[in-house]
Amino acid sequence: QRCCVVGLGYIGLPTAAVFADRGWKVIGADVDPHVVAVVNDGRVHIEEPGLAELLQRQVKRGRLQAALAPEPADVFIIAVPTPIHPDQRANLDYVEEAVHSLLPVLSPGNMVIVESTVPPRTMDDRVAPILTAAGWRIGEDLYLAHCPERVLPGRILHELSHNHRIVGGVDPVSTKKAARVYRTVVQGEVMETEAITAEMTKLMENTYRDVNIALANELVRVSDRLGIDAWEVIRLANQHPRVNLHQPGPGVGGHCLAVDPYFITEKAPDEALLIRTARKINSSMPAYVANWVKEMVKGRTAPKVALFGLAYKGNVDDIRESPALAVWEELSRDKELQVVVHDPFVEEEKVAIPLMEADEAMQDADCLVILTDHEPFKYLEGNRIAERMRTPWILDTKGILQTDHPQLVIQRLGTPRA
Ligand code: SAJ
Repeated sequence: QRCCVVGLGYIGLPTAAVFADRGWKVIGADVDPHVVAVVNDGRVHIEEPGLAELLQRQVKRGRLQAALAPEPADVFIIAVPTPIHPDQRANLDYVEEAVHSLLPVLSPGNMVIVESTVPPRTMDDRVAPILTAAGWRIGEDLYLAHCPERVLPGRILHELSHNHRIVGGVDPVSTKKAARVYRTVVQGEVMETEAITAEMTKLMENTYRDVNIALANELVRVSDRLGIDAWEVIRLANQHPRVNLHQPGPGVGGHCLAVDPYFITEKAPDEALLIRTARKINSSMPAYVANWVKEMVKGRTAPKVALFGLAYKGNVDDIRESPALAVWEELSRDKELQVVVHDPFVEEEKVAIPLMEADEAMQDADCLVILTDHEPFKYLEGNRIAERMRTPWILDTKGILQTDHPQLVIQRLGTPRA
């Protein structure tokens, strides 16, 4: 069986490698000549544990090949990005271009699967019409389904084969056929439903987390007003067998949680009230953190603020939608402040923000702000900090610092202010 994966990014490339590993003959199509050349050379252009080895094996065995355009196959999997327009509506250009790019190579009996995250009704209202306009009868001579990806960066290869998958066809025959495809590669359960349900399910998974984090962040503000320790409240409340409050922080980043809820609010603006409010709460957190920092250094002459963490979450180098970046922007606007940044995971060339080593960043600082839960930050030594900072004030927005060095004034978001 031949499979053509369109889009060789974070999802498409590992998917292509896994399909090849399970015996499929795979063509990976990407519009970027650099990506095509790198893959055909048996190398990878993205960092993901285990991917380089797996891909190299499959290319060597001749099971996986890349090309600039789709080639004939039995199954087509579209895994292109769905970014968001500045007005917070989904940008479906890449998805639609990918579908158009299939038209010259489709043949009767083919299966087309969209894995990209899309707003509800996209399969029925935007994707299917392109194919029917080209003369295909979906469910009769061509099959079409949505199968959202749900993998966590860093664990993609494992999750691709072990997670449960949702498969939603635009008609029942398409559902059955798409489910059969995934059962050849997935060890988890393959759950069958309709396209629109699959679309909404994927969005609700990430929206659930976004809303839950917003609740934790609201608790931070309530606690700030009332003099309560929000972290302790969450820890104790989560002892309850049916409660799972998430962790507060400087906001919500990444290309999933901070984006997907808008795909719902766009389609049902008058109904999706809680979802919209949650987005507002989470997006307002960087400014809240920045204000707190400004209060902490008020009265200091030429205050220096050291931001620890730029990535959107711990132990990754990804800064997309990062709340830490928003905090940096907010503080940098204040010309009174000297703002420096340290992030051991992020490469300076990729972010266009000067980065510093930890010691240099802390040196003579008046406030150290932890913005990302990178593993090494947890174990920052109290002595090392106290010796270097001018004013040893720390704002820990992720509640991870373990030191209780007596000279340090450690403030956690959502704990009574010192
Ligand atoms: N965050 C908090 N508090 C928490 C948990 C997370 O503030 O308690 C913040 C993080 O710091 C980060 C953001 O939320 O800024 C998102 O982090 P995340 O680890 O929750 O999610 P992502 O974006 O890395 O990956 C998610 C995953 N979805 C779920 O866990 C439901 C992943 O499985 C999805 O495949 C991925 O989105 C996606 O592609 O949609």
